[in-house]
Amino acid sequence: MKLATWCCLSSAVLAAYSCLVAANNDTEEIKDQTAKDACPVRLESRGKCEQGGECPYQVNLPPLTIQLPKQFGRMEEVFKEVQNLKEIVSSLKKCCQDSKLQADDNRDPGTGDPGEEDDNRVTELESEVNKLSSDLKNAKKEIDVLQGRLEKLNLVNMNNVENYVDSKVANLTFVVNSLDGKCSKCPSQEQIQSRPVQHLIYKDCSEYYTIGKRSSETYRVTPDPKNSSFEVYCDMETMGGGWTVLQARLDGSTNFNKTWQDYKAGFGNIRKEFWLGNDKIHLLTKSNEMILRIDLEDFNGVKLYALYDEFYVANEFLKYRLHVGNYNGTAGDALRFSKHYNHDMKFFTTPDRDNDRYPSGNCGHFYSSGWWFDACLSANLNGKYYHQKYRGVRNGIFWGTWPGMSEAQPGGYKSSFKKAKMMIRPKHFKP
Ligand SMILES: [Ca+2]
Repeated sequence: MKLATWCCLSSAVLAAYSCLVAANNDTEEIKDQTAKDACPVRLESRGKCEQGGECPYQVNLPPLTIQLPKQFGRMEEVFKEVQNLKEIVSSLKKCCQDSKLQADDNRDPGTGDPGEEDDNRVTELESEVNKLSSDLKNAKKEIDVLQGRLEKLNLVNMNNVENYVDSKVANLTFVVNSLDGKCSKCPSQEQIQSRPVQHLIYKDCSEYYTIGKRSSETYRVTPDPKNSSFEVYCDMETMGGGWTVLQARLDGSTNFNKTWQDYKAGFGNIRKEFWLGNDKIHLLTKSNEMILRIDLEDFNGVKLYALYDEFYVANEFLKYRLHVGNYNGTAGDALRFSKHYNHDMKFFTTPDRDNDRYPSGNCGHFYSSGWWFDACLSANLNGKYYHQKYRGVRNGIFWGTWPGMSEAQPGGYKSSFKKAKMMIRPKHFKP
């Protein structure tokens, strides 16, 4: 800014000087009136020259007006800012001085020996802090290691412990059976053959069938000796009999819109409509390789079935995950309908417990039932019981491969089932 101003001033002076030179040349005789008007600076001789040619001269300068740039006004602001900065710097300086004084004060306790004692205390504290910090680090490492081990144990142990206990029980059974042959007064071979097979416990309906039970009834089974026994309904007629029934629908007398706890424990009337219970289904399927049979009957009296050569329901820890494999039958493989609708290896979901593969909602809530929902279903035997065709949400009993079942128009009538039944039997059972 200052430099610019100086330039303006100097150029004005230069201009004046050049006018002055021009005026000097024409001192005696000013011919060009225009030039005279154009240059307001006048140099004139005053009075008589002294001896030696020293003449008095006079320069007339008109009042000088300099146009300053508009930004010139901001100079004031800049000055103010500089002033403020100065104040800030000086206050910071003071702060620094204060801090320094305080630091000095701290170092100087005022009483007793200055410095040394506190320095020692600080060193002591520092080493204590360092020790604590390294202790913390060690503890964190230990926690990490323990956490890793715990996670492994969680995954491995549940199954391992169960398998271990199972194998122990199997060993004991074998020992008890083999002791039979070592009794001092062995019964004759004939006696053994004529005597009915004595079971202390019956794991499922097939074992009742084996000992000669032929009426479809309720029986008490103990699939796992570590767990208590419970009542089941046995189908002793269908396809050779020996079936343990897990689920039945026939008249809509039982509501299947139930909670996780209900599905866990089972509900309904096992002589009519019911869900046996996920814990029981798990125990039944883990003690033996099981096959699943599903029987369906529509309101036109059409009866079809689906048979799965592999059927397993995991424990609650694994959210009762379903496994079905090797389909056979007439109703179609609706449980493994397609790549996008597949109930195999899916967790159990209830209206109050979302374990399904549908990200923006709960299939159990939407379809009013507990089931191994995917996102959401190609089959659901726990849907609402409709006594005839229905409209709206497809929340009825559903089997996607049923003839004509999936062809219903959106908003049109949907068909349901009159009867549905799920039952299991050991894979190697021979009726
Ligand atoms: Ca969901």
